[in-house]
Amino acid sequence: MRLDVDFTRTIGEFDHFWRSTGFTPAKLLRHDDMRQTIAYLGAVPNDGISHVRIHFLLDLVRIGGDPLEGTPRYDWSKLDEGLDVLVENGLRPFFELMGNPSDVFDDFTDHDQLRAWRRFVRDLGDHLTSRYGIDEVESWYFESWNEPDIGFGWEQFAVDPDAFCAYYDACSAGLQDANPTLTLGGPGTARTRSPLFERFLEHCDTGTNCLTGDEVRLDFVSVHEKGASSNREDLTPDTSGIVAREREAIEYIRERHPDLAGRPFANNECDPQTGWNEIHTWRARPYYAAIITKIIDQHRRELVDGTETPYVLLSNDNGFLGTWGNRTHFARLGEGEGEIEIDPNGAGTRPTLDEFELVKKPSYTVMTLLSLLGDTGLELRRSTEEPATPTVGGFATRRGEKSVTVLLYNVRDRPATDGETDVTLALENLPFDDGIVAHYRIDDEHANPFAVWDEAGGPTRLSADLRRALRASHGAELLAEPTPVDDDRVELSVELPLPSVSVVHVRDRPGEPPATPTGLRADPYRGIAAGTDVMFTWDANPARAVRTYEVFRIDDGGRERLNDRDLLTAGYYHTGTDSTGTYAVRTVDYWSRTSEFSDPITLE
Ligand code: 8U8
Repeated sequence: MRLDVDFTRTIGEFDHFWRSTGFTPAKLLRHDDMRQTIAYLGAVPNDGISHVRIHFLLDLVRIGGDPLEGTPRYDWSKLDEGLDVLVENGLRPFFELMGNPSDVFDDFTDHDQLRAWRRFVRDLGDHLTSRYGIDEVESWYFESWNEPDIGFGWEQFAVDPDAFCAYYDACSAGLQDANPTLTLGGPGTARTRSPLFERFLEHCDTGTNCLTGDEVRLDFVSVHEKGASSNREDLTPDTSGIVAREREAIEYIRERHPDLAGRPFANNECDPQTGWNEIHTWRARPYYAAIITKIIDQHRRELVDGTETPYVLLSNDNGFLGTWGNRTHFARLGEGEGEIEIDPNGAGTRPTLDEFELVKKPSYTVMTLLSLLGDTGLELRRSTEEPATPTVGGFATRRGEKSVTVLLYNVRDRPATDGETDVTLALENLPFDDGIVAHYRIDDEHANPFAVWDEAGGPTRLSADLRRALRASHGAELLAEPTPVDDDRVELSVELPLPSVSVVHVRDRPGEPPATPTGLRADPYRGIAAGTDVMFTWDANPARAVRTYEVFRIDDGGRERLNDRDLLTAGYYHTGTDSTGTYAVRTVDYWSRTSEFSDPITLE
């Protein structure tokens, strides 16, 4: 199979609309394993993950005084603590107005309660803007309750869609009172065109806000569509069904509520399969990364490029804590792993662990590789003579005159597949003659730590050797040493296993050596090796000519690079026999040029 990319044949803006994840419940933000997870999510370079959608954030607020009489007294401290974890790591909440502070509320048809909720949301908005600044909070999304149509955590909404509309009005009025520039949408429904979804849109189109009498505002429409239901043995996701059902919702709006047709649209739980806490081993493997890219590609072709409805966000809901087979970015290995608690809201929670190690699954690594893509789409043309290979797809992009990046995937809507397709990838009319080709790969042999763990017999207790081997196999991996390009065209022969993801990143040599990392931070953790672990994070953007970051420990005798493996993410987890000392980070580009060292950090 032959694929051609011509640098001059652009097809418009290429928006990275997938840069999001989510998890539940919010109270996990106070635990070490979730905090480390968030640090890793923020460490994806180039803002490769920008938003994190979290249920039950408002359960972190305490209300005293008499809120129903208009005299509430707030304790925001736990909410602040949780949101700080995100903001410190450069992430923004996708803020569901969801939860029941101090169990004050029980009926959203009651006007006193609706007035109290409006006031609460106003006070929340005021608090957030004073703590984080209006520019920051304007970059967040606010959303109504999660999956109200199935009564997720609030049964009343499932039986009485009007109660949900009234609740939405109170959210909208309160947020408006705080600051009219904040973004609010919904309804984040679980089921395609559920009665609540239809009632809500009618309310937004033709109703009035029950508290203000104004028109109902709606800044975006959100739905949840997934590829397969839960309680299935294994996955046969209907990936094209996801897009088809979203389109059904979009067309419903266009036909029945044309005034709302231009509203931005999001599928903010777009997972291959429902049931985050069920175990499916494919979620540990390259297959998961490949199916994520395929679903993104289907959205790009069918719902993003050239359509009137702005498609603003596709979020995998895979920010949870769990093990290899859970719907997560990391396998959290450690002592005490075991039972799954299911809380009454249907939101599964795994117990947090004090001693753990997070291993990067391909589902995390693919977010890093996706972040290398450009901001302008290019045609990716298949030569017409040969029959199509239906499992192969991808997208071609460029960024300014500096880079061409092509992502190719090979995957079917079934995890149990193998095979290989040979692709000839030809890149034409490159506007530079001193470039380099870096080819990253996720497949059975690359960026696949599960294979290492499985080969070792799948132990619960990790030996020091196995931990080293897992760290040596996780994260972005080059397929081969980068090769120079000194012509305006390059042709690559790519053997693309089924399943796999390849990212071919062709970069012009920058005039300058790479930028020095700033904002180095060190957070100690009680890791498996007892008391000596440190998570280093730094600010890395942009990172599109970066071969690796290097984390050094520096002492009088010299310096030692700590990360054996090259590192594209701005976070590194270190275990040593003694973590005291002075550390600094620098950047190395594809031409082996190094930045200055960052400001050092000393651990006592
Ligand atoms: C029973 C059920 C049916 C359905 O269509 O969607 C559901 C979604 C159902 C039960 C829970 C449910 O929760 C969402 O999906 C979860 C999941 O594991 O896929 C989680 O990702 C979400 O937190 C939750 O909003």
